Amino acid sequence: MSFPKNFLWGGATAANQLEGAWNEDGKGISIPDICTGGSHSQSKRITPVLEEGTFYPSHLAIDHYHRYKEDIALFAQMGFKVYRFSINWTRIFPNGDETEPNEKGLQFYENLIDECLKYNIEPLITISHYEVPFGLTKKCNAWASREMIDYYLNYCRAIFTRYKGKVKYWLTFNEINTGTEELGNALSLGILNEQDKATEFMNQVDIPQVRYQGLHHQFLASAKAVKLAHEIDPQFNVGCMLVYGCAYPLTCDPDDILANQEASRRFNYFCSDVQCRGYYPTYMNRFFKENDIEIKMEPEDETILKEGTVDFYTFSYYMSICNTADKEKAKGEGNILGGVKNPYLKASDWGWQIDPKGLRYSLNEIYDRYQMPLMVVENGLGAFDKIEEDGSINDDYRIDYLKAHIEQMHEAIKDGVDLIGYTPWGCIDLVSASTGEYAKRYGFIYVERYDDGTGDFSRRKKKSFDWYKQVIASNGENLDY
Ligand code: BGP
Repeated sequence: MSFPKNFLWGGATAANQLEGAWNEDGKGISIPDICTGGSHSQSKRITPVLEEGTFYPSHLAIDHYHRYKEDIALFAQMGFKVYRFSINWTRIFPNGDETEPNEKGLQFYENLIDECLKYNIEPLITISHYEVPFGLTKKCNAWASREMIDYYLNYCRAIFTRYKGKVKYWLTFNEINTGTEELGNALSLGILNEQDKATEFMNQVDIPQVRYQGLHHQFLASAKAVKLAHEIDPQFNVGCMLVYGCAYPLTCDPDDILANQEASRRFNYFCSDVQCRGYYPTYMNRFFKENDIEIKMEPEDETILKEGTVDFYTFSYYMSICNTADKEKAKGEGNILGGVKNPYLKASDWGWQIDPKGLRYSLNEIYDRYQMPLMVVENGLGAFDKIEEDGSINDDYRIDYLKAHIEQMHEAIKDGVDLIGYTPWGCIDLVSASTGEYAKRYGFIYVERYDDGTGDFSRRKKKSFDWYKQVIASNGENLDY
């Protein structure tokens, strides 16, 4: 039992993290454009008014907007079968609420899609990847408002009709379940509860009632988009996308088991239960009640959710965490997904705990639950890379990470999981979503661009480039290096 014959090997990126050209060809401002650079130890900031002299990494990013042909050619050299990228909403609707799309934006993505098709690379498009139009934040606090559903649908209609016949795979929202966490406010919901001053990304004003209502609006928008997509082109496959935080109880103490179940259901399963099954899971009722959250629903919402379940399930997988009922332990030890450190695992330089077997475990858990095709659309190691004197970049640590995860995907396939594709994150170096820095690199391709604003954007292959090429050529059989 090996990887299926048509397995979709490729890579993944997001518009705001690589395109740059933040104000070119009619593009409007999106939330990432008002986010400053940061680091592991220094939170990036969200500045509703752009500050002169401050560094905003999304403004130039890695200049993919002007270099996409060169980049796609490199992906083709590696043998990509699929390329996951996102459309920046503000290139199509600069403020978010216009009725007519911006032709230059539509044309840019058409060119990008055609460039992929030229090399037989299947485009896999994320419709909304952490880039809500800032105009909509100002207008209605973005997803906090039900109005957003219509703006989003308008945007979907424009891209579905334009790219019909060229694109088969769509994802409605990147990592939709980040909306269950404080961090998700500005990042994925475009919600800024205080718009009159700059705020730390890691310390946003959070109103759970507003945030969960925002998620409800995204569920409705996602369901309506699925329905619309199928009406426009029955060949369209529309998926959900979650960040899966593989979760273990810290000990076999029944209190830890229950704490883990509660945390994992809310973070890992709530959103996909709605998107894959078409209704709210009953376990959320207790959480809502105990946290004074009341989701305002209209009479038609139940039917909308039911009629808009997704065709496939996709997720990002980077790490695992532990959960405990011990409040003292739970404090202070957390990492990006929260949770407690696992004593059996090592972590990356950014504290993300590396756990390839957790990927096999997660794939099995998810497949048992939904019984639909799965795709790992993000996975990878953010690391410091160094150019040697001879110009090479020997990223053996990255190869080790990816190799171990591919081996575990293979095991999951043997376990019976219907896994259809794999797109490692940041196949070309780009700006980090959580920290806003360039130094956290994921790519097979190095980009000469640095956090002090220097670098000429030139690209060079890392050691992992040829290794991944061989992995794809052998359909996942030859992982040696
Ligand atoms: C996911 C996001 C990506 C991405 C990746 C790596 O959460 O979907 O946009 O950047 O994680 O995270 P980071 O960039 O913070 O290292």
